[in-house]
Amino acid sequence: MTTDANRPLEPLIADYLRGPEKVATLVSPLAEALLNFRPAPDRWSIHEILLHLVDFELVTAVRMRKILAEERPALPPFDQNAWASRLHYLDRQWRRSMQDLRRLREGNVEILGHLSEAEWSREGVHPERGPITLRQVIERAIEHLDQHARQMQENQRLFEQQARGVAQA
Ligand code: NI
Repeated sequence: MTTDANRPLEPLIADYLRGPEKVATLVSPLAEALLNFRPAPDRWSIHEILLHLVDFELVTAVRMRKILAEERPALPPFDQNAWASRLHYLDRQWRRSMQDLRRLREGNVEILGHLSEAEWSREGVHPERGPITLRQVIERAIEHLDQHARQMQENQRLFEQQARGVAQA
């Protein structure tokens, strides 16, 4: 993955902390019909993406702690499709997810704010990507949220396109 080891830590942490607000701004004004809309049977709705973001953040929180507390730990894998189908995403509350996402990042930042450069460079071993530093774990979390924010916007675009199509039919 791309990484910029020279990127100053303060803006990196600020970016990480800002993620949940980006998602909240996107999602809060949307109607339930759009939140539950799947562009295709095998694609996630915005509701499901939100739940996925929280679970990814939980995994990030655990990976971060293991990297700091253990010597080159094996990082827990994350089977996102199994989590999405077996953890009752559709029966759960997306509003709670937004709070969970924010709290998880705030809790992680409380730790990140105290770390030395050497601690940011500590490594764990990702099941697919191999060795990965704490900095890369956090950069990946930022990137991952941004990707899914774009996916949410794409869902919205497709939903509106479909609604217009129905109106014209
Ligand atoms: Ni994802």
